[in-house]
Amino acid sequence: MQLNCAGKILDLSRPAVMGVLNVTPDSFSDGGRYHQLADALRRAETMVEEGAALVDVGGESTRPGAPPVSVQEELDRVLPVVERLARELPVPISVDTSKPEVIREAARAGAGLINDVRALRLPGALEAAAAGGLPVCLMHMQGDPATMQHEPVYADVVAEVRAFLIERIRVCESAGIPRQRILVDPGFGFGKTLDHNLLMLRHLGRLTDLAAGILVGISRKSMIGALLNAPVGERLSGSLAAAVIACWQGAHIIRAHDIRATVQALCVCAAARAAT
Ligand code: YH5
Repeated sequence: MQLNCAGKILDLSRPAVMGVLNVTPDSFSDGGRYHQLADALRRAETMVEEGAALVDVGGESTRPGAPPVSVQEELDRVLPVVERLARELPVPISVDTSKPEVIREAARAGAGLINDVRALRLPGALEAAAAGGLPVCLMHMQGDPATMQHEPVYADVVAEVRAFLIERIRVCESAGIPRQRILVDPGFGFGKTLDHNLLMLRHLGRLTDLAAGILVGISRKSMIGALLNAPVGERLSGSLAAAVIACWQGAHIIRAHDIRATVQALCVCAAARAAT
């Protein structure tokens, strides 16, 4: 199974690591150091050297309480980086955005994948993504970033995430985005308690039949911090364990900050999984 990401091929027959590249001034895990073009390029090159199969560029913080980012501000942060990385790196560049204008311009700038935590629900986003012809990642989120962690409730988190993704796939297909071009993501930490996240991780395999692949982002997240009582800088081992659990159940792409370690963990997982 392969995805054509603006001419660069993403092979989904073995687990792939998506490297996180924040271009937000207030970015959490990278301390906002990478909003300069040269720094972003250097960080992205390092991630590719360490085995990242794609690089995810994000200019909007979805942390609860983060200030909203205007269209112009997000374009200014993201586009120069996407343009440069798409030209200079051998791997596809994905863009973590929900805004139709950013989706359109990122596709023009050479982006290979649209990664939307709002699953193309903002007005115009679906049409922009369909027009660009790129693969998309549809992520589940209950509520919106400002309030999503205020006592999220589910009767059955796995069934509800699955139903949401099925509906978003249906909407995408009606808009002209075929299923072979769609990735799904349960959205760890997006409107979910620790127990919801754990149930979703335990049953991630129930999403394998939906689309072309599964993407998960768990790296350094609060669920790891809560389980280990560890600050963000001490979540690597826990993040790797979660990545392996996801990969074991069929996740295709792991979104991560610590590239080399994640690549190595998934290498072992994939080899054991493929043994006959
Ligand atoms: C995701 O899961 N997540 S941004 C809080 C952290 C650490 C990291 C408290 N974009 C996802 O990475 N896109 C983000 O520590 C994403 N899936 C997809 N597809 C949040 C993030 C983070 C938040």
